[in-house]
Amino acid sequence: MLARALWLTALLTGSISFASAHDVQSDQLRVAHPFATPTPPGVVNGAAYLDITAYAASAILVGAQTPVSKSVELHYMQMEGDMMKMRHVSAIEIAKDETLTMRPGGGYHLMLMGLHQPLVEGDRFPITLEFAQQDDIEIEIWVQSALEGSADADRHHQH
Ligand SMILES: [Cu+2]
Repeated sequence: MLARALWLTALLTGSISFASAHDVQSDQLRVAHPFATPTPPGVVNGAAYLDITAYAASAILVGAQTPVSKSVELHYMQMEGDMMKMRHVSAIEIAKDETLTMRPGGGYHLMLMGLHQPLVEGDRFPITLEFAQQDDIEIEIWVQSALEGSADADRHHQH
């Protein structure tokens, strides 16, 4: 019984440090819990989501690059009447001390244009975020279902 409890503790502790390693911090920005949703075969574009906190000064995200797609666009999705519409934006500004939160279902996301192959749950790939006045940030994206990715990302911020 005790052995089992210890084993569980080790497992839990392991998963917590695993999760907290899943973000990148520069002297000005913190990028947390990036994930992308799996794409069905034949779908050419994918979407990735992450949270960016600007804690030293405001920041402007101007683009991104990844080896898994031809290009990456910054998109904003919202309801127009009863239609969900995606809009391409050239930049996203994050005010000082604010967090830009991207989640499936609406708002900002990174659109992976022209995937070289489908995104499969469990895969990981790098993405480089480009900012107007700060250094690029490279971070690893995890492919997770929308539900799981959102839940993990939200949990990630409860500290
Ligand atoms: Cu989009």
